[in-house]
Amino acid sequence: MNDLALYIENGKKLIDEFIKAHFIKKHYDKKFPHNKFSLADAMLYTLTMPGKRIRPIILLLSAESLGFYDKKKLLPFASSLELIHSYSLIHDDLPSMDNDDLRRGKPTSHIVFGEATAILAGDALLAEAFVMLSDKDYIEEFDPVKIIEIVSEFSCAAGAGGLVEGQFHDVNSFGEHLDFEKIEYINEKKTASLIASACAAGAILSGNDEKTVSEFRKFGGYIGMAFQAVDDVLGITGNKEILGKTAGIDRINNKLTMAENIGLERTRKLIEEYNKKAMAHLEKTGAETGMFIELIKYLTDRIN
Ligand code: GRG
Repeated sequence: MNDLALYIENGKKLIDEFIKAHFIKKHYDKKFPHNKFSLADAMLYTLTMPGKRIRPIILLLSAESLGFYDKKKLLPFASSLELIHSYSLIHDDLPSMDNDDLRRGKPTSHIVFGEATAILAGDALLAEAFVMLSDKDYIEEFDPVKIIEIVSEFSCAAGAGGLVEGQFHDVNSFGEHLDFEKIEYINEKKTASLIASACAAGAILSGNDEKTVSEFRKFGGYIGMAFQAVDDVLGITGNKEILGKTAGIDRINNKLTMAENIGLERTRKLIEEYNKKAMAHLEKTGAETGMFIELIKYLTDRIN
């Protein structure tokens, strides 16, 4: 196992344990006798499924590359990104959005719990992300100004200038021919913005200046664009069993992705270009780049 594979394996374990402990602490498991499930059951269903946990891992790596090694202190912030991400997956799969019945190798939330509960589980996860990263039991050693900066990073990335905006253009463009710039814009919003905020948060929490934070945000933006372009390639070349989600859902929805717009070969070149641009920003910061070089290779060569 290489250094990054080991890092990811350990990081995932810490993140999953932290999330589990947080829900035990919160006791959101009230169940009326006529209900089979609690709200927490529905939240944890998607949240704890096996996934790459790449957004929290990227936050941990960003902070560590700048010399902040105490992972335990970073876990509330890193884990909160997985809550935001899981909410977006639940809502993305809804009948009124991508209408998918498979996620992370299992039936989607609305298939298991019904549509109303899936919407509520997503809503609750989004709010819980901010409960988690502002819980004073977890964060007392950080300057409150930094916490406000993180709230600003994550809420901007999640909302009307980020994920939700990207999703808005995405679902309102089914059946439309979008040019390259528009597809790039959607990808930047719906996928890259949260990854960019993970990088920026790592730089903020490790006590760096605005210039470094900004370079980390740009670095994350480009690796996020590459991440979505790889996702689009896998939507054409991947299979359901390995992806754990419906392969080609975009084509089923009559949605033109980057890979379908410019072809597989040009998309692969574009991924290389995004990765190069990302590294150029990282190199301006004086951060340790070794693990990120491995990360970029891992994200580019992934099969799910
Ligand atoms: C507000 C109702 C409402 C819906 C919004 C914000 C949103 C729903 C959706 C965001 C769009 C979205 C889901 C983009 C997909 C990005 C992406 C490539 C997801 C897959 O991420 P991975 O590969 O998945 O990291 P795992 O399962 O490994 O965590």
